[in-house]
Amino acid sequence: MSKAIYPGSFDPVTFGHLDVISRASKVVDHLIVGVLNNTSKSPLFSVEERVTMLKKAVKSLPNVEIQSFSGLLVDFAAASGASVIVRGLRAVTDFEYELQMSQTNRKIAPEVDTVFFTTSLQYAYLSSSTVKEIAMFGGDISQFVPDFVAAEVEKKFAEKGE
Ligand code: COD
Repeated sequence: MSKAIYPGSFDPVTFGHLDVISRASKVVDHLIVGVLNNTSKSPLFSVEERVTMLKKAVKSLPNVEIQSFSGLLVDFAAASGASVIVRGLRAVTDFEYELQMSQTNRKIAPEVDTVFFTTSLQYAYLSSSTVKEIAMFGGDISQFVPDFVAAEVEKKFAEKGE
């Protein structure tokens, strides 16, 4: 059974992430979306909130599972029995970071390899950071994230008084 992990911050999940999840779920038997529980990055959403939003967003994909993880990605992959890491590539600016990360991961865990999905053109510009910035200044993010995610992002900024 082919098992892969698509790791990320997903703060919050966007249509760009969901496009990669949907495409990757068609080429592996089981896809685990790994949500990093990063204490250093001070994300907008808690890991529990990010997991809940992802679960709702992928509920029509039966072979996709959402889990949070801490520590090294390759340790999470080994514990999950996954031998493939899935990552997305938008532009050349992603490439350097992604290449370095995949080579580091392969150095520390040679049995785990990384595969890349190039972005669908309509999402090439899309990132969680730009979504948050647009929302922070009161812009409409409904074309970038599912409606229920847009509502959560707007609520978060309203709570923060921004
Ligand atoms: N189209 C296509 N792909 C996209 C799009 C889009 N519009 N938007 C984002 N993506 C891709 C990104 O390129 C990335 O591949 C993935 O989706 C997730 O993106 P993010 O931004 O949510 O996640 P990141 O990049 O912050 O995730 C970083 C990790 C959590 C994977 C990394 O920090 C990690 O593995 N941390 C654990 C510690 C570890 O093992 N460190 C050593 C690694 S060298």
